[in-house]
Amino acid sequence: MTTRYNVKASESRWQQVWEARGVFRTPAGVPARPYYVLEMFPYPSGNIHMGHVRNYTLGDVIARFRKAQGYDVLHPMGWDAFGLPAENAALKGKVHPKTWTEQNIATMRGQLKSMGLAYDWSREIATCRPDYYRHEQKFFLDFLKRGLAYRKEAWVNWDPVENTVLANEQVIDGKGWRSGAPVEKRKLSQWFLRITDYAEELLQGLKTLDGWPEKVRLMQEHWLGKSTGLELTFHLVGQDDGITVFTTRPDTLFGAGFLAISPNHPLAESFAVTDPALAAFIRECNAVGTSEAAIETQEKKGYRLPLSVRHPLDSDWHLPVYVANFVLMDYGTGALFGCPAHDQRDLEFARRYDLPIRPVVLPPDADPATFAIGTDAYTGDGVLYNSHFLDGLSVADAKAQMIDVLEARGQGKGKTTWRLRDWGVSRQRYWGCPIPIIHCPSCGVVPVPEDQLPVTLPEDVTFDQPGNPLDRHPTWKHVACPACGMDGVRETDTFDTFFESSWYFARYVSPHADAPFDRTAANAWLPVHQYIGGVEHAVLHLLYARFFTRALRDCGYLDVDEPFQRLMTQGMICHRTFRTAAGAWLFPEEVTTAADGTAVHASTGAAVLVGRSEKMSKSLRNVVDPNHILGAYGADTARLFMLSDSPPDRDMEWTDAGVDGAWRYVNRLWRLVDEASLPPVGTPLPAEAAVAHRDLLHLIHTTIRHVTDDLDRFAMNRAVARLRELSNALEDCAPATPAAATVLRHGLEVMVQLVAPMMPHLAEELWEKLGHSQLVCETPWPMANAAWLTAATVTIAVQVNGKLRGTLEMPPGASRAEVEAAALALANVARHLDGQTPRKVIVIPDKLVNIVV
Ligand code: ANZ
Ligand code: ZN
Repeated sequence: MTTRYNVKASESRWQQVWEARGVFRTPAGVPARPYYVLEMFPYPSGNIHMGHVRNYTLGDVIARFRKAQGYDVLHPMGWDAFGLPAENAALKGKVHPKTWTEQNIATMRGQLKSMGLAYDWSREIATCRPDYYRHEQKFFLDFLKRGLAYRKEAWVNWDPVENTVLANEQVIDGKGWRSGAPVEKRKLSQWFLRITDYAEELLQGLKTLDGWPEKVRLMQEHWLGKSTGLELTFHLVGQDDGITVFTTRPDTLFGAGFLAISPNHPLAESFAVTDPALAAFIRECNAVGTSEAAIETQEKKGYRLPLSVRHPLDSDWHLPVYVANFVLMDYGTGALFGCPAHDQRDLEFARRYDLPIRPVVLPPDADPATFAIGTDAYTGDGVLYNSHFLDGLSVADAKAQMIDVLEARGQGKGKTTWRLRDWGVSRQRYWGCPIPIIHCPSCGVVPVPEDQLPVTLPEDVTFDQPGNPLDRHPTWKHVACPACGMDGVRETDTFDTFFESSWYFARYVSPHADAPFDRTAANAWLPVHQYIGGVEHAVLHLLYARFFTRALRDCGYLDVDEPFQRLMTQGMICHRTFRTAAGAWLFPEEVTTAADGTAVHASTGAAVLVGRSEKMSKSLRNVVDPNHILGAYGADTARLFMLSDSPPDRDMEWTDAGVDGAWRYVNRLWRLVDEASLPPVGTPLPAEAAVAHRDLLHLIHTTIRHVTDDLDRFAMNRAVARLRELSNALEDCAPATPAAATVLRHGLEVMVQLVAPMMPHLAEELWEKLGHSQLVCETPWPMANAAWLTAATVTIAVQVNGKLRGTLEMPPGASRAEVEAAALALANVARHLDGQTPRKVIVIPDKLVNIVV
């Protein structure tokens, strides 16, 4: 009678055993050999998706592998639980954001548990709970004391119909997501964190992160955007005042064509008071979104001011001054000099307003007599000309020279600027951590005293109108000023949710501590040894966390600089797309294969258009629900397919065939162990086995070595391929002697241990079948035996006068004389020697013999 692997029963049984025995609890106390594995925690949106399955499977393999290797492993899970979707759900479905979030957490926790992930669930955190967010209110007060938090006016998106502030995600094509009204910009007082104070340190720190993908480091470097240049002042013709500009191309100063200032520059605003046309132009500029992309792509436009400035190095040379829509107020000085020949934006602007275009950098091989600018500005390297004392210099030398000259004349100053802006953390939303501030009519901004923390979110709020329910709550915001006792009002803004994800990895080290975290534990566990997540977080989350760690260090909380030592960014999961003839997207489960092999709509039988494989997304409907896969095949199959298909950092394609293949392999491994007749557990390998079964032992032990290396290097797909080689060999092994059966047992045991991090339920089942009473997840990782790492024989090439004439199979390390004799004895070699005596025999041990005649 054939039995079958009962996946469902097995997986839930082992999950219960692990939980009951607490095997994945982090060891208490200070770890001797700490290894902290962390996957980016999920937003509790409702259900896990395939991206989660891939991310958490990768982390789980590492956690189980390191545990088997004897590390003290910390592998926690939690919920990034504040955020806009909960509020949107409240607006639509009349469910409270807290209820919605907690329900989603419960559902998703169950789904993660069904994947058999080796988490220490006793450390679970949810950032929306006061026992978490109270600590960030304290951090904020610390930051205020150190001058790391400050308040200033900043622009927000304003929906004029709903009379509410919109998050960037709620602005779609420049319009409010619900009202459809064009969004306006408004200025509000908001809180900022001084991340720019750390710009240089964040840049230098990137050099130490050699366990991070190069592309992520480059993206952060670009985001920080250090540029060195010159700040210089142009004097107004006929006035004492001047306009100070920032440039990264001081070498092009003799190519200047105009000056441009930002629509929000004080000078522009002062002219607008008496010039309604200018005021209208400024309003038009402000109607464009705040994003860099919106500003970059708009048509370049300006408004001519009734002003001219003198060129700093030639007082007879006058330049016009414009207010221009592409000049940002919060970069450099909010003003620039335009050089149309060498900057594309400036060129477009000059063409539009008919301004002079004077090239000053000559491209290599160009003729100065004929070189002219067409539709493209020349931004490359070259030699300066039309530039007086700079003529003949390279761009780099000319920059340095111009800075020296202007500094000596007192007209300018070399300066470093950054693209990085301070981090605006105020959000006009309900479902976030309240900012612990009280506004008093007499004292102004007053921090909530520490002994009054936490400021908890009120739960009795209504979502029947747009806007922030905290603003219209009848009582919550009305409090006495802690300083003078007068009637004050609470800050109704909450923190950006990136605040929560900037330190959660530190909370996990002591999630129940009264303090934010236990300092000894933090110093012992941090930085996270291996962090895993999506590349979409390459900049914001990962940069904020790096900043936050340093800010906490400077506030005296811990002693590390970098939060994440190694980072793996996993690729995306793709799937083919399906459409009806009418163009409607179909879910994969709505499509079946007809008898002739073509794809048809399951319910109508109509032909279906099969499109390319693309990143799984709800809008294309090319998603596969993990619940369905977990329910039908079990966790190990899903995990195996995720790991085997492609390297973790690459995109992978989800296919039914791939899942089937993984499913069949799970069952094959089960049968392999189920059907083997083996000596009892613990039977030692007899000495004669080492000789008679050397090849198989060699394969078993090289597989240990290779899989260990592969897991170390995140090459899970290669590890799976090696295991398939081993299991093929074990399947072919029909033991005829007791010694052979012992070797087979040894091979199966090793195989089960190596498989365990990837398919943990199957591995426990097989380990038990093999007669073990200990859990495989608590069994030390197998060690490769050096004696068997060398092959039974090596293949030696035999050449005559450099030409291959045969090969020898010899034991490794055979002596020179033995190898030479064996080579000379080969018939084909004798034929080519044709009776001549060799002049010389060259032997490269274990590799090659060359006989020279
Ligand atoms: C003259 C010039 C000549 C420039 C040339 C560029 C090319 P990066 O390199 O990104 O730091 N700029 C200065 N302040 C600005 C502002 N507030 N808004 C928009 N643009 C501004 O950019 C620095 C360059 O951007 C500066 O160098 C300035 O234009 C412009 F052939 O000065 B340049
Ligand atoms: Zn007061």
